[in-house]
Amino acid sequence: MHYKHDPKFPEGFFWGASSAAWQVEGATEADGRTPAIIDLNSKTKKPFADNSIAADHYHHYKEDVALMAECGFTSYRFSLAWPRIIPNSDRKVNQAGIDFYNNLINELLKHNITPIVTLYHYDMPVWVEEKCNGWLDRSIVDEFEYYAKVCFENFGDRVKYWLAINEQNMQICYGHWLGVSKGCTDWFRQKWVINHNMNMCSAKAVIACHEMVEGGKIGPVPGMVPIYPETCKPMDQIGAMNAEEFTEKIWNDTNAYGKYSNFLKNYWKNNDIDPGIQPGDEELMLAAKIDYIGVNCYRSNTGKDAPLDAEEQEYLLNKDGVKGNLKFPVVPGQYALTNNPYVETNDWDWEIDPVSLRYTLRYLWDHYQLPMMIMENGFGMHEAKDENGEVHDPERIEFLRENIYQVGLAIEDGVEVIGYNPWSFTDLLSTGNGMAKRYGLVFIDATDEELANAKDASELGMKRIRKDSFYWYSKLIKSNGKDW
Ligand code: BGP
Repeated sequence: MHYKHDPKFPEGFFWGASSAAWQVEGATEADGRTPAIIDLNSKTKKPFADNSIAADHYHHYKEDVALMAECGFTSYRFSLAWPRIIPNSDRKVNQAGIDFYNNLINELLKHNITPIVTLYHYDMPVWVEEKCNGWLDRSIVDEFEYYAKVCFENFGDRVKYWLAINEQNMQICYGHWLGVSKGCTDWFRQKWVINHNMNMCSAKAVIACHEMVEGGKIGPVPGMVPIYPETCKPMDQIGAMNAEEFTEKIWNDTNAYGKYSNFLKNYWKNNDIDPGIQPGDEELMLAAKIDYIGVNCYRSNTGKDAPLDAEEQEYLLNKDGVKGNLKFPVVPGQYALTNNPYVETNDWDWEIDPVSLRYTLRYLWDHYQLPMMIMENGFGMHEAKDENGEVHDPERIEFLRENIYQVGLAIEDGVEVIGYNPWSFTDLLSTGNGMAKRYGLVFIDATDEELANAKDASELGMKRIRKDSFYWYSKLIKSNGKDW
C-alpha cells in the first residue's frame, strides 16, 4: 500500500484500546460477584470459553494500567460487570465491586488515561435473567435503570464517557449465539419485544446520565459491518440495502433520531409483530438524546438479492478458526450475504477490509452527524510465543496501520472522529473461541487448555508479554499518528 500523504489526527485525539468485563477480568466468584448468563453460556458451549480466569485482569489491573501508560494510552474502554455491582435481587450494592472499579478508574486517571465505560457487555446477572425472563419482561427496564444509576452515582464524578449497551444490533441479529433468545418461544416476533426493552433501558440510561453526571456524554455502540452490493444489478442494490437495514440501520436510526423508522414500522405491520410499545415510550425515546456514537467495526460484508423462492440459510459463524467454515445467510425476499472476491479473509472468514472503516465512518456521519469514537477494531489470530518467549505479530501491525490510515482519511473527509480504541489491549477471551483467537497488543501467557485445567489463576503465571504491535502502536500514538 502506498501512502499518498500522512493523515492528520486532531490534538487531544483519544488513543487507547478496548475490553469487556467477562472477557478480561476472570475472578468470577471473587468478592461477592454472582454468576452472569455469559458464564453459563460459556460453560455449556465448551470449557475453552470458560471465563472464570480469562486474562485475570481483576488481579492484574495495576500491571495492565502501567503497561497502558507505558504504551502512551490516553483512553481505555472497558465494561462494568453488573453481577459484581448488584449481585442479588435484593438490589444491595456490593461495595467490593464498587471498590474494584473505583481502583481501576483511579489508576487510569493517575496515568492521565480517560476511562470510557460500557454499562452492559453481555454479562446480565443470572438473578436478573430469572426475575425478568432475560430481556423479555418489561421489568428489566427498572432493574437496568437502577443499575445504571448506581454506576453514575458511584463513578460519574470521574467517568464522563459512557456507552449503554454493547452491539444491541448483534444481540438481536444473533440472539441464539449470545444467549439473548433464551426463554423465547417465538424468536421471530419476540426479538422485537426484547429490542424495545433494550431501547427503553438505553433511553433511561441516557436520561439518567445527563441528569446525574456533570458533563457526561453517553451513546450507543453498534457493531458495524458495512454492506457492499455484490454487483450493480439494481436488485442487488436493494438486497444490500435490506441487509444494511436488518443488521444495523434499524438500530442506528432509532438511536440517532429517537424513534422507529417507517421501514421498521411497516415490517412489523406486515409480519404481525407487536414490539410492546407502551404509552409514554415514544416520548421517552425522543427525550433520550445521545451525545456520540461508539463504533465497533472489524470488517465488511457483501449483499445481494434473494428472491422469495430462494432457499433459506441461517448465518453460521465460523467458530473454530478453520477457513471456509462460515456460511452466509440467505433471507428469502430480503437479502443474501456473499463472498467478496476483492478482499482477503482471516482464519475465521472475516473480511480484511480497512477501507470499510472509512466507509462506516463516512456513512454514519452522512446519516447522523454525531461525533464518533472507535470502540472496537482489530485482528484476531492464532498466536503463540516463539522459542525466545517473544510474540511477533506483523499481520496485526499491518491491519492496525491500514485501519488507522483509513480513520485519518475519514477525518480528512470531514468526519468528526474523536478517538480510536482497538480490540484489545491484552489478549482476552474471544466470544466463541477463547484464547484460540487472540487480539491483544499484549500477550497473555496461558492457553485454553491451561485455563480450563487450572483450579485458579494463581496456578498459572498469567505473564504479560508485549507483542511487536505494542511497540509499533506506542510509537504511533506518542506521535499522534505521525510515526508509522
Ligand atoms: C465484538 C464484541 C466483543 C468481541 C469482538 C470480537 O462484537 O463486542 O466482545 O468479542 O466482537 O469478536 P470475537 O471474539 O468473536 O472474535
